[in-house]
Amino acid sequence: MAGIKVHGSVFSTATQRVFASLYEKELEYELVPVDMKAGEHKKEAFLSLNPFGQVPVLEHGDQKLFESRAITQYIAQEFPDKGTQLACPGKPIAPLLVWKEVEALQFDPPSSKLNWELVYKSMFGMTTDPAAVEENEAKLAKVLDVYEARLSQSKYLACDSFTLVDLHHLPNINVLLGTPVKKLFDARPHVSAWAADITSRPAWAKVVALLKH
Ligand SMILES: N[C@@H](CCC(=O)N[C@@H](CS)C(=O)NCC(=O)O)C(=O)O
Repeated sequence: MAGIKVHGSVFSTATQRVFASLYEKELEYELVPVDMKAGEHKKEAFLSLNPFGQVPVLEHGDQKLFESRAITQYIAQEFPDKGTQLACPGKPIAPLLVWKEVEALQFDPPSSKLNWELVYKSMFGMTTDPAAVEENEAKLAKVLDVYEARLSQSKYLACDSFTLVDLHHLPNINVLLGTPVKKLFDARPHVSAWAADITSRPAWAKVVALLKH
């Protein structure tokens, strides 16, 4: 046991990002469940771990980290010899840095909004806003056009190996593929093949299994 604790919820896409990196690295961890329905993430004990009151938080030795993408990068760098590399061995780091930002700043905003409108709102008894769906589908379609061009030249987004960049997409893609937004993936052969490839990884299957408990 590497002494890793993850404070979060299995239903949180940001927490799932961290689980995916831990499974890729074949690391054991302890899940400390945060009861978000009870607002535990806004209470003093949790705010002392993340003053922004959001999951996940990772504890490893003296380190306490928040922001899921910083956590996955920490895990990849702290355990370079375990499991999957999650980097581009022998290749320049520049494309990985660029596409990591693309996921966070271009792909994530419309994807998260679509997931909220099409899946999570109904869980809270709220109604989908069709105008928000239309607007964010159009935004996501433009991002996926760029991905289609990129993935016609490169097996994965950063290079020809599966990296943190691809991994960061998994939680949102997993939700989107269960909604009508799947059509945007199906319409783009390289994007569709890439999504099928990354969601079929054994490490990701372990994250999906957590959702079924
Ligand atoms: N940028 C943060 C986002 C974290 C985030 O939005 N977490 C959600 C759950 S997926 C949360 O805690 N929401 C509660 C809130 O914002 O009050 C990350 O990647 O860790």
